[in-house]
Amino acid sequence: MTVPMIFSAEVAEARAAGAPIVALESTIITHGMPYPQNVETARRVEAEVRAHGATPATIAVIEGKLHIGLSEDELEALGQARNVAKLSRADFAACIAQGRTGATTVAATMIGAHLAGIRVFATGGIGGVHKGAEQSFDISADLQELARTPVTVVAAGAKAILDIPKTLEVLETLGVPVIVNGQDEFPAFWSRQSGLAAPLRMDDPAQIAAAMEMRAAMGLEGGHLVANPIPAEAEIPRERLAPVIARAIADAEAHGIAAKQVTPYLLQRIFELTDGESLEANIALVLNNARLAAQIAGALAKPRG
Ligand code: PSU
Repeated sequence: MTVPMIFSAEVAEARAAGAPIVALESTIITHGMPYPQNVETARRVEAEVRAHGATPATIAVIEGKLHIGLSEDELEALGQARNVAKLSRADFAACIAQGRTGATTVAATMIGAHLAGIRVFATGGIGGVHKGAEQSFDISADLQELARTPVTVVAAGAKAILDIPKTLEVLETLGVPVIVNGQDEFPAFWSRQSGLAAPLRMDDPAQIAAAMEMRAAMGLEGGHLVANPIPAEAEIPRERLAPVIARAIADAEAHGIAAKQVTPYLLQRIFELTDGESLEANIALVLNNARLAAQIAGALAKPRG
C-alpha cells in the first residue's frame, strides 16, 4: 500500500528542482485562529515563505488524501470547515485510511513533511507539557515527534499556556536540540521572555542548517526545535499575560475541557480576554517564523564545501 499524496503544482516543481521548501501546518488554521483571520494568515504566511526564496507546502488531509501544498480553494474550504479532526501521530493514518478530512498538528505535519522529503517546517508554537500534567498526564505528542522525526520545527518557543520548565526538561530528556535564534533566553510564544535560559543559541540560519546536517551525518534520529522570539513590537509582555492565562486555565477547568480541546479552548479564551491582541501577536510571530524557516531551507539547499 502507498500513501495517497497530492502535491500542489508549485511544491511538485520545487521538489523536482531540489529548491527549498517549507512545510506549514493546518491545525493552526482549523483550531488555532478564528475565520477569516485564519485563512488570511495562512495566505500571508505562504507569501512570506515565497518572498524569502522558498516554496510553501501547507499540509492537511482532505477526503483521505495527504495534501502537500494546498490550492487557494482548498485553503479557504479548510478555513471555513467545522468539526475537522485535529490529527496527531495516533490518528493520522486512520483518517487517511477512512477517507476523512483532518488538520495536521505539529506532530502530524512533521510526519507528512518527512514523507514528502521536506526538512523544515514553520508554525506558531509547539505543544508541550500542560500545567498540572502531574495530575492530567497531558503532554503534547509534539514532543515525542521531535525526538523521532528528522524535521526542523521553527516556532516562537512553547505556548505560554504550558508549563515551560517541564516542557524544556522533557525535550532535554528526549534528546531534542532546542536552538534559540538571536537571544539567550527561551521565548514564550506571545512574549520574548520566559525566564529560562536558551539550551543552545544560533543567530545565523546557515549555522542552524549546519547543525541539522551534522546531526544527520551522525545518524542521530529526530528533529530540531528552533525557537524564534516574537518581534519586540508585537509581543505581549509576560507579566501582562500571566493573569490572563491563569484565568483562561481556570475557565477550562470549570468547563471540564480536556485532552485535544485544551489548547484550542485556551487560545480562543485568551483571544477574548485580550480583545484580540493575542491573535495579532500570534499572526506576527508565525510570519516571523515563516521567514526564518525559509532562510534555513535556503541554507540547506545550498551545497556546502
Ligand atoms: N501554533 C499556533 N497555534 C496553534 C498551534 C500551533 O500558533 O493552534 C497548534 C499546533 O498544531 C500544535 C497544537 O501541534 O497547537 C498543540 O496542540 P496540543 O497541545 O493538543 O498537542
